[in-house]
Amino acid sequence: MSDFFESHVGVTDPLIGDALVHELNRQQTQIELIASENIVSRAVLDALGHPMTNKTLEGYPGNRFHGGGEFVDVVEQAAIDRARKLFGCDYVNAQPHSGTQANQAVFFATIKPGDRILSLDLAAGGHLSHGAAPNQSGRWFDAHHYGVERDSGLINYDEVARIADAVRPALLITGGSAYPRSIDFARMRVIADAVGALLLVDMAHFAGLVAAGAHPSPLPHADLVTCTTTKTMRGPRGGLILARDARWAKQLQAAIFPGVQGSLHSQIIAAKAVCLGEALQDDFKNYGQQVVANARALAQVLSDHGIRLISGGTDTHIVLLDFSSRGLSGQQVQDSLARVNLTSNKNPIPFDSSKPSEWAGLRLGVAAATTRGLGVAEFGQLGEIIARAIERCEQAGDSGVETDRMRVLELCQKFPIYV
Ligand code: DSN
Repeated sequence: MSDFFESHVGVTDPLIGDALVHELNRQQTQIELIASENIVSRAVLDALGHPMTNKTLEGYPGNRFHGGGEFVDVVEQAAIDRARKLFGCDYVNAQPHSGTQANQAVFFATIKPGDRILSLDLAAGGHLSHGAAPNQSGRWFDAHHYGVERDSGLINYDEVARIADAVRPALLITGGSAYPRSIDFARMRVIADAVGALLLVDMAHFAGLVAAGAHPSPLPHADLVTCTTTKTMRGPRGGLILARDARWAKQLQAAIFPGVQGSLHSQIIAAKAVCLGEALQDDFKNYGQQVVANARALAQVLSDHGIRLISGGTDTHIVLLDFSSRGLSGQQVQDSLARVNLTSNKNPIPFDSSKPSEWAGLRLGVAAATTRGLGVAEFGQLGEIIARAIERCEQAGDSGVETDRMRVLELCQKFPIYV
């Protein structure tokens, strides 16, 4: 045990140590285009790797079940205060271990098993935890869904109102993982009110854009808002529950602990506080604006190459490509992008009922590469490289792979991370 407190993982456990080294190298030499990912600051990593991880606590700041919580109280209170200021809301719970657990806690606090919920369909860009059949939420609640229009790829609010009137949900949910456009939260509020439903907005993907003022905020309209601190928030893995007022505070506090979680992840809450502090800086506003500008630039180049974009473009960090008319699967294009060191994910497109291996979509997100420093010019270059990778899929050829891979590596060297 003599080196227990000193030796690093590379020495004590080479299998894991090597995997960590290779993962860092992978991130440094590939451009990350998965929309749910980002690249955290060294300060966030400091918090994540801190011995605060040793601390077990249940309860909330100033009211814990275990002793020794005075410094975790400081970081949790800071996370709460910073999120309140950032999003302009009264209620914050900083403990959810993930966005899904934030949603579970909202359900636990506000509705009962068997109640009706109405949310954006998974294939139309919704999220598993919003009542998808294989998820607990789909088993425990009577889940109904609205979709998007086949031609425009947009939510038709008249149709949502019609379905809500027929279903009479207890909870109307909007937001998700692959809807590239901003959502009309005011209209959703009207629809929820007309049927006596609560309105939950899951802003997991675009929370950072809201924080930066680059996207409308759901806070003035929703009863409850959930998000993750990853993705556009550029922080650690974890979730937040927010509400503009404290109406549901008592139920939400109890829903997280002891409702759906036990002890909190102290070091992650410290990292959330750091990321929320970063998001309050002016630099983060520039970052959010740049994300939206970069996504639009990427969408434009791909569209100019005749690639169909769901909804025709983007208001967020997400660009969703549709290959259904080209006879390609998202998996084929994902693999083709991987050959030039671009990381992406296959995705269903609206009305896609195929197996994941046959999904006709690919989701791209610009948040991580924007953090590296890539701007509109570089996203123009990436758009050309992506268009060529798609053409290679259609021609089943290799021409230009190595040249494009070198171009991506040059971008990685020009915009390095963790050096
Ligand atoms: N929902 C998954 C995604 O968007 O990739 C994880 O956050």
